[in-house]
Amino acid sequence: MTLRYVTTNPGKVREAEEYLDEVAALDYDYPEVQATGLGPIAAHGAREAYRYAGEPVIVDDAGLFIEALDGFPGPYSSYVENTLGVELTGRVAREAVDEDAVARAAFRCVVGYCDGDDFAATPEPVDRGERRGQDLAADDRDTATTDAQVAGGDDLPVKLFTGVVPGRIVAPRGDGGFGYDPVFEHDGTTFAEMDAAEKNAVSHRGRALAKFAGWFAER
Ligand code: ITT
Repeated sequence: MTLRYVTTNPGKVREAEEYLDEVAALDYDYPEVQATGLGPIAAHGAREAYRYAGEPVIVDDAGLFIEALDGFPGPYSSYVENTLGVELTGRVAREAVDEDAVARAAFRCVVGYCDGDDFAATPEPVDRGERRGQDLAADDRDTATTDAQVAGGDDLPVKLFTGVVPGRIVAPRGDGGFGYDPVFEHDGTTFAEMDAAEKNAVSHRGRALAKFAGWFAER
């Protein structure tokens, strides 16, 4: 059975192909819930994508979290890219810190996997939909949801894998990658100056996908 990477973003699929031999893109714009954490968005998206595809799926929800802006744009990164734009968002971030200070930021990514079956909660969280209506702000952290917390949920189980990469916001450089890559520098190089393999080796998505690939290979 093929694994489908459900996304409207071809840049994500290019990166995923580095990790997963048997992944095929499925271009479907699944309905996204509005939440302040990436975990619930990825979990909801994975269920929607699985119901649509009818075979095993992964989705990922990613965002840029700028420290001086209190984590903005975070889960709203897509909206902000389409409205403010990458360059202006970068400029706002750099102006929010003192002249000599570094505009620190992090990219975060949560990969959600759903195949209709159940799985154990550890080492990474499982979302069974039981958190709807609760405060969803802080539940996309790396900490595993405990079995006690997930018991009683009645929705399709989704396995979540988180990846984070620290960096700084700089004036745009490079023309590779996509989205905010030109303004995100990690160890002196922007993501847009890296090729897909170099970006994957350190990126939020690469880290989340590496965890997923290890777990999936055992499954
Ligand atoms: P799908 O939801 O269809 O997968 P999307 O591009 O809307 O595609 P996200 O909601 O996860 O995906 O992305 C949120 C925003 O963050 C969006 O503006 C992306 O361009 C940006 N983004 C995500 N991953 C990125 C990365 O690795 N490098 C740069 N920008 C990224």
